[in-house]
Amino acid sequence: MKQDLMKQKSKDSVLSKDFLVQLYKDMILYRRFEERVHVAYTTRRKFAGFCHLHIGQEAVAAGVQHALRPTDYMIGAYRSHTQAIAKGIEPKAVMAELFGKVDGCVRGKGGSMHMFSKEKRFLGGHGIVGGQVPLAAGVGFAIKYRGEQDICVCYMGDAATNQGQFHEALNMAATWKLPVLFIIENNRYGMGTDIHRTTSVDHLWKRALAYDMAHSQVDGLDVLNIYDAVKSTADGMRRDNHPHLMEIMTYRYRGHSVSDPGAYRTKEEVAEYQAKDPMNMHGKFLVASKLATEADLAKWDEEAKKIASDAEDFADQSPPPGEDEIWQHVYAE
Ligand SMILES: Cc1ncc(C[n+]2csc(CCOP(=O)(O)OP(=O)(O)O)c2C)c(N)n1
Ligand SMILES: [Mg+2]
Repeated sequence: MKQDLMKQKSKDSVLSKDFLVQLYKDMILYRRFEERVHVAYTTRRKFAGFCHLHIGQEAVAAGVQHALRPTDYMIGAYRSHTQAIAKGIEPKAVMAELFGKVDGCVRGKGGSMHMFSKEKRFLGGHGIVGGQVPLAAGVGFAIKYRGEQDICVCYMGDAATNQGQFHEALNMAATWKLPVLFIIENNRYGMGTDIHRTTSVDHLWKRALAYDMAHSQVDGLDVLNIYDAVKSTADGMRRDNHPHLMEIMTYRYRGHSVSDPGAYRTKEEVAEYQAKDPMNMHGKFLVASKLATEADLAKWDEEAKKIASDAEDFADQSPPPGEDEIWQHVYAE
């Protein structure tokens, strides 16, 4: 097992120790942050509305982000707390946004599904399934029109690929050669429906064939794999200015939203994936390669918990937005 792990990662030996450790620190921060959010929502009742956690899928947020440049754009769906943190929005500002407080990244007016930062080029957080996909094509158009070298990463879930606007946007992106990396986080389920009950397509990357678009499928249970795939894809896209559809195979451990009892899948299936938890696997890899000790992993875990609890304290103390906020940020100035 250990040997397999080493063999699997040996191709990445050029990556620095600091980088490999940082990937672990990022994943554990995302996990502890979301666990804190769960308690804040269920036990402390700090906010209402929908709340979708990214627990189990953290390797995607970490692997993708490290392969990008800070100036690249990102846009996502409603399961985007960790994507927002990965893109550079402070955990405190994400937590305050969840709590509807004025120090939130959208001044408490967006909430869980609408994280946003113009400065960090994180363009939401969108609650309409597939709604972000045509917006991403628009961002890609703007990049190309301005002659920039950036790309736009557009995250979506597997079920979003059944939406009409997904197809229209892919058609346009392929026709106009827009620099958009469409990433499907295939966690196998929509709200509670197995993806194979809603499409006859066995692999979602095949959606790209209809538009003659570059495509790939990536094992999302290995953070280095994700990093490698996105890095080489993004490099190619910058060089040749074209879109790409990437299907990343992943799995969520919690319900679709916090209130989902998850009756549509077995406990055994969830346990099977948890046994292959990408965060734990990467931790084991660090220890096996003598890049870290078990004590280091425990220390980074404590650090992550502290960042998450500090974010919660900050959000608790931040005031709600004043009435005058209603009139601000409605239209672009
Ligand atoms: C247009 C539209 N239809 C239906 C919904 C209700 N809805 C919210 S999430 C969801 C499932 C989406 O699943 P997927 O795209 O796989 O993303 P995941 O939740 O697995 O990350 C549905 C049907 C919605 N928000 N928007
Ligand atoms: Mg899904």
